[in-house]
Amino acid sequence: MASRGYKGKNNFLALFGVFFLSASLLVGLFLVSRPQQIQEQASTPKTCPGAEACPWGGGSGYAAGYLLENCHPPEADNSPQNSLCNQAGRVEPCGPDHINYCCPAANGVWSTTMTADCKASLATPTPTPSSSPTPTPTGACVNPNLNHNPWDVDQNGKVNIVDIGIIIDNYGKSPCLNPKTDVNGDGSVNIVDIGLVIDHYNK
Ligand SMILES: [Ca+2]
Ligand SMILES: [Ca+2]
Repeated sequence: MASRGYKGKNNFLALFGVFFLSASLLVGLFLVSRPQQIQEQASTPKTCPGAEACPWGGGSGYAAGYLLENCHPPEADNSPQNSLCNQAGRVEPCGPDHINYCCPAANGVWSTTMTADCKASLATPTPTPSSSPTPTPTGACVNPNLNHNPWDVDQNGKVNIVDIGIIIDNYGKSPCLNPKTDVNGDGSVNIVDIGLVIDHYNK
């Protein structure tokens, strides 16, 4: 009886040992494989346009709303452009409509509500395109003498051949060269202006 009991105890211990070893192995495998799964999830490349999130819902160590994932435009590898809300006043566009998002504080949450800092960032002068044509100062082409005997082109108090000579010098040229020679102020220096001088000749 004693030996049978001893044997049974041995069998029980052996079974228990096998069970314990198997259980340990399973737990070990589970613990090893879990971080791998997490790593795989984290390293799965995000591709546009599906990966766009304005702002992102959170995960992988980032709080919800801390990240903008913009696919307009995406990075060169078609992954979204990531913008972190890591600086107060930072403004970044996101989404197909390029809506501006404001980072109200470092480690904050992106929002479409513009704080004073974000408004200041937006107000920073953007470089004007150098190709834009400089507007012609039309004011400089207006005859300044229109209300002061414009036929006296040189405004010396006498209407004579000298005034006609000045007009002839600028005949057909832009009135901007000498706006005073456009006697009637119609934008052209021509025979009409000379006629007006003749009308007031020596008067
Ligand atoms: Ca004159
Ligand atoms: Ca004229």
